[in-house]
Amino acid sequence: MNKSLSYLALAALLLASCTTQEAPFGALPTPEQIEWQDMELNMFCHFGPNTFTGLEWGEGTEAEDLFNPTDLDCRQWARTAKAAGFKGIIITGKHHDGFCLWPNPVSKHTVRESSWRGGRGDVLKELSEACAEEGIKFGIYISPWDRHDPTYGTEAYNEVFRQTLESALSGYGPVFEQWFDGACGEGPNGKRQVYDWELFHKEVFKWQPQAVVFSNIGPGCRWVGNERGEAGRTSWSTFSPDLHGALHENLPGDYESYLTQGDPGGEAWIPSETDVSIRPGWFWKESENSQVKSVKQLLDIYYKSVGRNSLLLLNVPPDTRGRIHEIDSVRLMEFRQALDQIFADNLALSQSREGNTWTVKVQADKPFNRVVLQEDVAKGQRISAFTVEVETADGWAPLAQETTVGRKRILLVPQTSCETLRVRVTDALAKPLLKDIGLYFDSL
Ligand code: FUL
Repeated sequence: MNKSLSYLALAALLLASCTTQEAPFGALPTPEQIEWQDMELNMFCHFGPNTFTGLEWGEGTEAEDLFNPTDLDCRQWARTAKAAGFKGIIITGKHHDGFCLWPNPVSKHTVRESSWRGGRGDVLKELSEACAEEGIKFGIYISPWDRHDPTYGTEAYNEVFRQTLESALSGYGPVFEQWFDGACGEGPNGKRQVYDWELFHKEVFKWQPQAVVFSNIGPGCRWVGNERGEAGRTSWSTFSPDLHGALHENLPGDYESYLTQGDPGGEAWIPSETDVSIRPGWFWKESENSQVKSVKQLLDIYYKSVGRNSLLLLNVPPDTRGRIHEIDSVRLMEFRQALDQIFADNLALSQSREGNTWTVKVQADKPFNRVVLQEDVAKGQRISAFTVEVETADGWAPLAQETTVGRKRILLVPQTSCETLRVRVTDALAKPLLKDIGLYFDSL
């Protein structure tokens, strides 16, 4: 090795040790949670008897034959999701009506009892295979609330539900996310269920140890607290499920903002997931074909979810054919195009750090109106207040002042041109670690 090369190697080693030296702080993500947050965009597919009845919550008394997609094509779902840049699909294997989209052996209310494909159809099989072929991940929503199962509201139901999980999670390859819905009501016997969460979680991890488990309060990821597609301007990935439980019982209302904002002192890493539908309802309805969200609305949701340290789970419900309707799929392609266009050109040229301030050299001949910050969350979420300032002839002028950053924070700022910008972290739980700063222009 010549001399200059060995100096280079030494410098690289020193740099590497500087970043790896920094001790982690507070609750930390697992590697699966880091991978999950990096997915950014996933597709939710609500599909089942409600697709055919127009109901949002089926009664549980629907005839199995109602479920009759005329042209089911899960490959079209997977291809559409992939082309739109989604990294995974989560399907409602069982919604509140209890109907199972796979031949669940512990139920008599499934695709097997319908005349669709002579009772031999299996949506989980088709979708999991399609996802594997397209190289996107497969996840399952299974509603614990069941309006059909006669044992619902008795201890026996917990075992029925365990076996339901067993058959769904053992038969279709890797499941990246298990989605437990939070809705809960009385069963056909007029009783509410006391869920055995310990049993359910054990069953999930038995078959899918790597799965990120969604419920209102985790353990893998938490509900964002609303269905508007809006994470908090303050958005911590740390959270205390027990405290949330106490808020839920004692202070109706406040528990939703606790979900939205998370907790800087939270004992566990449970990042928020923002679930929202591209249409007014969760299930497809012909009458809502004219109400598919616009690209502008989808971008707004993107900025308020992915851009606020959350993951966007966008529901795109298949229609009665069993296909994603062309209005929705065209809209998704336009959304993708818009994102690609906005984030194609990073105007940040170089960045350097001094203390808790990052200085960015900017390509001055082009304006920007989006500032993208990324914290090194593998070491814990730390930043709790920061300002963004631009250098002017009269000194530093403020552009934005916010609280959290997290995995990704996108700030919508006025159209600006400058040569130098700086990010000053004014408050943090531990030494702040910014991974990246980007500057972009959204002309849409
Ligand atoms: C809610 C359910 O009641 C809705 O039907 C939908 O599945 C939504 C994602 O979660 O709790």
